[in-house]
Amino acid sequence: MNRIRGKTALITGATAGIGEACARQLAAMGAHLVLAARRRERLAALAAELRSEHGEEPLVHELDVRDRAAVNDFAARLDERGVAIDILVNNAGLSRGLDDLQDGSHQDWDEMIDTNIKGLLNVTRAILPRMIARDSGHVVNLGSIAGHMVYPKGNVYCATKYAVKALTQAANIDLVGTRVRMSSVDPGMVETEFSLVRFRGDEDRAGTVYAGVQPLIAEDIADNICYVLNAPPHVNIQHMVVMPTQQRSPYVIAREE
Ligand code: NDP
Ligand code: 8X3
Repeated sequence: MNRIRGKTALITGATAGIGEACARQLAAMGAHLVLAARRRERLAALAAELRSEHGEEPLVHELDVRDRAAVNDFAARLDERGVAIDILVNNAGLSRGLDDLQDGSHQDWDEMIDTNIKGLLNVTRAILPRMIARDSGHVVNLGSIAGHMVYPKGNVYCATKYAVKALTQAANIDLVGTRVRMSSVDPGMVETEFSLVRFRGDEDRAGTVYAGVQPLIAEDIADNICYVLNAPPHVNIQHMVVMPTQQRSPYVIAREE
């Protein structure tokens, strides 16, 4: 059964990886899309693809989730256009660097905290009250196994994903009595642009993360997100933890030589 068809989904970070795969999958399931990210050309290219593949005409919006005023303005513009968001996929996020805490970069810390925690809060604060007013909606946050177990040098990135887990649990308590659901999908290793961003374009270093392993791909996580979203209205999957078969924890990975 397809409970997603006809719904309107806002995806943040739709220009790459998991967000882009979600856009394709939700369009294939008949959702109407609102796509937000910073890279305008990629948004335009994805919109053109969705138009020709699925006949879907997504709204695209150049948005930095760290910019609270821009997020609020965006939400107000959706209201003006009569666009009500049924599904919010809080996907925009990143890691920067892999350093011992004592050597960490303040700039990297700010970027991760401002995007992964405060950016997610900015968008949630703008959209969630509108869902509550309609007593309907579903928010899916991208957590991580890094929000379940810290790993060496992961410190601040892990802390941001622990925060996503805490916020998902806290919001669910605050939402009790409403029909609005909140979930987190918490992946292990997914081969996207994530490691390339973490290591600032160093392809060799990014490649070592996935060496000898069949990692998850963005489409796997888009499948999981669609599963969570497609659950019947009385079912709220609060957390879904997903790893490659060759990875059983951040530390336990069966790499082939
Ligand atoms: P990618 O780097 O492939 O994609 C990240 C997306 O986030 C891009 O579309 C980027 O768009 C967007 N983004 C980053 N910063 C901002 C910002 N300030 N405002 C708006 N959009 C932003 O990574 P993934 O697809 O892998 O990551 C998606 C989410 O999944 C992240 O939250 C990540 O932490 C999480 N995750 C990833 C895992 C992995 O192994 N890949 C595992 C567990 C969780 P643009 O640059 O155009 O703004
Ligand atoms: C991304 C996966 O294991 O690199 O959240 O933290 S991991």
